[in-house]
Amino acid sequence: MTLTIATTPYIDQKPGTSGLRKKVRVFQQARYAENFVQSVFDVLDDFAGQTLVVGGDGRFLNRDVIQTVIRMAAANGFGRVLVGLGGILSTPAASNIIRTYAAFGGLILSASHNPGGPNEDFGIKYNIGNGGPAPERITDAIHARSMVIDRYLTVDILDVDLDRLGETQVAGMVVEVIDPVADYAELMERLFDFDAIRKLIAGGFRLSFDAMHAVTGPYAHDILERRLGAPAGTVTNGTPLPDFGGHHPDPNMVHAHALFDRMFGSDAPDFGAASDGDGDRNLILGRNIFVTPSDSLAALAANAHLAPGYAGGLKGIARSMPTSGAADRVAHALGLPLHETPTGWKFFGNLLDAGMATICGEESAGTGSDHVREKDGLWAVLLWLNILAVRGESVAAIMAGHWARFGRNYYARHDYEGLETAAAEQLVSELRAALPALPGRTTGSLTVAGADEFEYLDPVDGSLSRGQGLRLQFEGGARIVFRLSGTGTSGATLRVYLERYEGPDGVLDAETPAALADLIAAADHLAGIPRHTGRTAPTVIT
Ligand code: VG1
Ligand code: CO
Repeated sequence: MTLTIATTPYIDQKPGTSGLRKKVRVFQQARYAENFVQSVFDVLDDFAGQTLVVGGDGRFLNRDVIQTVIRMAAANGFGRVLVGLGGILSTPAASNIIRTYAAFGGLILSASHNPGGPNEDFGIKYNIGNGGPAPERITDAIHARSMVIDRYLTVDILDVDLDRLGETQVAGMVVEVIDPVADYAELMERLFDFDAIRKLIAGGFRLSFDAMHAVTGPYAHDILERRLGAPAGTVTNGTPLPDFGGHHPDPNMVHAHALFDRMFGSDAPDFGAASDGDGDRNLILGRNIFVTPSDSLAALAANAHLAPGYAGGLKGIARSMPTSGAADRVAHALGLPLHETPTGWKFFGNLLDAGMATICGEESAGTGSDHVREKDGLWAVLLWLNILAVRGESVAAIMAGHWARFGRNYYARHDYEGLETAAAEQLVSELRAALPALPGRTTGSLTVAGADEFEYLDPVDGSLSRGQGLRLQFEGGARIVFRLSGTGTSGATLRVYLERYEGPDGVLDAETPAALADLIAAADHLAGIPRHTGRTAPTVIT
């Protein structure tokens, strides 16, 4: 029954920040997806008879690759595959399914916030039994295996009907098509005070959620409109489409501009939110206010105890290195440990498993907790709603109070997209070489106090991750971080993270671009951004 198909390696299957992401046409090459999936299975031990979870964000190729994975899982000896109805599983829901059903692991098919469609992006990510992204030890092994692979295993069967709930037998393995929303929604009901949120909404509080034609549509319809009683129309763009309606499902000022317009327009609702392609990011807005993801992390950590799931307090807070230090101030005030990890959710898994952190976040609109092992867009929305319901204040008032207590970390990320890879790498290597000489150097009003390249020693498993971003620290506490994106599919993207702290007695209501103007000039100057890239302005500011 099992077929052994000869193959030859593709040399470009190294997983990035979050799995393997490529153009759809790259995945459409003969045996490309098969090679990667088999490379994953080849580096895993002892999964015979075990359960594999499969699902994705509904983008172009999702259904095809799910069928491929089902055949290969059967041939490789899995006992059961759980797949979301219609092939749909948001990334946090997949993490929850893996944990709830004690699966061996899961394959999540997504390129997250990258656009979808025949000419756009696709991706595959392996998650381990704790529900979280595979750590580097495993992704490195997958890559090594992909470089020498010479065969994959499959079975010759018809496609499984993904649009009907229930079990079918596939070559000795059980495939169960499950409701993608129910388990996740029940988890949210255990964590948050749905009665309080329901009352808030019934009392006239207005909210708007933009699902961006991506995976959170069905989740948001069920949770916000059905379970919490928000009026129909609260969720916009709520049907997942293979090409996300031609948009980038990236919840930021550029790609979620319709929501920004609504929240800054006349008659704005009280609360606005959006999520990304695979449902793990969140964008939070109040009436006339955008809450930066770093600030949102800090505010959620400071107020989490108001939600039932976190009433006992937090064990610790973790943030990725380029995320602002706003959460550090909260951790300090609450007497909690603060962990600083490299970019990418895979680095939070060990801390969460070890009970060293409860809430984690990244500046890239990712926030989550120990309820799953992925960042979770709707979770952040619901925690905000729970806090708003308990405090009875507006988003703007909560943030003003937060800054008055902890001070404010003015923050922005400037992305330079579509750079020539060689030019971007040259910029980074020149800056790296210049780091030792930078301390003491003055540019404009700023003096460099320290300069280094971030590396992370995992306190749980002792693994060391090098080369995780170049950091310039300035006297007075301002900071610039430079790193290259590990999720793009063409050219290179330079990310420049800018941050300046203003204490509780300082200016707390400045406009961010003005507050960061000196730092922006320093970044251009110290890294030679125009010289290396030919660009005088970023492509996207978040
Ligand atoms: C980006 C973000 C990072 C995030 C990653 C995956 O990575 O910066 O914080 O974890 O995307 O998020 P990079 O390497 O491009 O900077 V998602 O929602 O795309 O799975
Ligand atoms: Co995502």
